[in-house]
Amino acid sequence: MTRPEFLHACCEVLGAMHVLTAPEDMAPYLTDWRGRFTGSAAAVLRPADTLQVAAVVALCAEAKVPLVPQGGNTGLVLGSVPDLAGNAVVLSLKRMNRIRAIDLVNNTITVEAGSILEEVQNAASKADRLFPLSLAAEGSCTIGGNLATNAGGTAVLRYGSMRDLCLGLEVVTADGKVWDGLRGLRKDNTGYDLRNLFIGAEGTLGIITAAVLKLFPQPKAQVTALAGLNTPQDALRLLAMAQATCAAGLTGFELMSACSVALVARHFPQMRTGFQDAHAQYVLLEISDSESEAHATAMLEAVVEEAMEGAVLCDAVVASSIAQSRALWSLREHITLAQAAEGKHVKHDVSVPISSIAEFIGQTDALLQQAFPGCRMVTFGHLGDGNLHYNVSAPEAMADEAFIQHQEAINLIVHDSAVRFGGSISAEHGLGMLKRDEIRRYKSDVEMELMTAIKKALDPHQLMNPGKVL
Ligand code: FAD
Ligand code: 2HG
Ligand code: ZN
Repeated sequence: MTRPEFLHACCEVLGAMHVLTAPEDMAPYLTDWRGRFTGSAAAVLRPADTLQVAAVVALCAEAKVPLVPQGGNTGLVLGSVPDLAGNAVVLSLKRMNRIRAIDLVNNTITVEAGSILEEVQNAASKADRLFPLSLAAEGSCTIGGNLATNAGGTAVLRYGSMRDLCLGLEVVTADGKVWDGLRGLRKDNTGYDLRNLFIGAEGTLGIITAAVLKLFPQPKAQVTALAGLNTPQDALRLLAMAQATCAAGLTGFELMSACSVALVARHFPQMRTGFQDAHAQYVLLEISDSESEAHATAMLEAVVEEAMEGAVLCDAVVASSIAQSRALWSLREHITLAQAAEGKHVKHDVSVPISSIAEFIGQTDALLQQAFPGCRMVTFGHLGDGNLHYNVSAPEAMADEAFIQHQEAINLIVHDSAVRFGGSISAEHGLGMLKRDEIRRYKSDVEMELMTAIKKALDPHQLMNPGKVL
């Protein structure tokens, strides 16, 4: 099949208006969220339902056209954009945004892959349920992208990551067949776990078209506090105290370095901690409670008091209104935007055992300062999960363009250090194109062979998001 014949066949399936080929129409789908890479594509295809996805994937298989699935294009590892070859198509799932069903007894919601995360949260909330995945890109990322990257976010501590929140999937396989695995079962031991193969595969094994997700009871109250501390060790002590007092009620525990908070204040001056003095570290804590706001506040105040008495904290504020709580979360959620506004920087998304976090930060900060004196440590993230966004910005006196020329050397220092502590070089963002080559340094030959065998079995012609992950 020639390219014009292929595109003509796509138009027959989708309607010509959903086969974009003009450069200005394709442009928003070709550049990644950080503006670090612009790929090239033969077309952008916008199917409306699962059967249309299956039909165009079958056409791709026949014409040997590579295919890049895309949701909200908010991924941070160059997974959702095509390479420079120009022969791939981008398959945008965004028109597939229906909520198919809510089962209040089974506590599940069935949604299409292009549904925006925030809309799914809202649909759950309207039904007096909670869908707990929460991240700063929730207004534009999609459930398909969340599943394909096994997204984490700020509530993993209590509810787990996307893998833990998904009970069933509908997937279009590389040869264009539909696998209907939309089972809302909490127990199902009938052979290999296909669902978990597709979750976290970053679109390299098949196209996720719909999912059955878990819902939870809405908490009666959520209370937030911000604490100022001296060291990451103190943050770990605070975590232990909060877990001992609040147990499963602790739903968020986020670390922010002074540098992260200062960047937000510089680019979003209305967002401030409210503390008189600056502190070296900050922790944002959230408690969700099934009793009452008074009960939640009392628990959080007890944690703060104990930590103050033990000299674990320098200062703390417990939010006294929903608006104040939102403002504290907003500060945390604006770090990514503030660091992007500041200039180009080097991102890391590492995890280490929670017990090693303080030592990891101490040792790695020292190694980086030795190699790049004055580089700014925009370290923040999901401390309660052992997951740090250990991002590095250029020293004030250095141009960011010059600094990012050292990206490889910086990555090597940070990733070697994480792995020395038994950690991972990608906790929640995935590998995409960005970390595809680097992962070979850290995975054993056996792991790489098993991953390659799975890829060959499910995508023998290497058409599903080629060049990503492997
Ligand atoms: P895209 O970016 O479109 O795609 C991501 C990957 O999934 C690509 O490899 C793509 O090919 C594949 N894919 C997309 N849809 C499908 C599908 N239907 N079937 C198969 N493959 C598919 N991530 C976190 O984990 N935690 C965070 O806290 C977090 N915070 C963020 C904050 C900001 C400001 C930004 C910009 C990003 C953040 N991210 C975070 C990263 C990103 O938002 C998440 O990874 C999100 O899950 C991606 O969803 P998306 O719909 O935008 O996917
Ligand atoms: C977050 O936790 C995201 O806010 C983005 O995972 C992290 O900007 C980053 O590096
Ligand atoms: Zn994160």
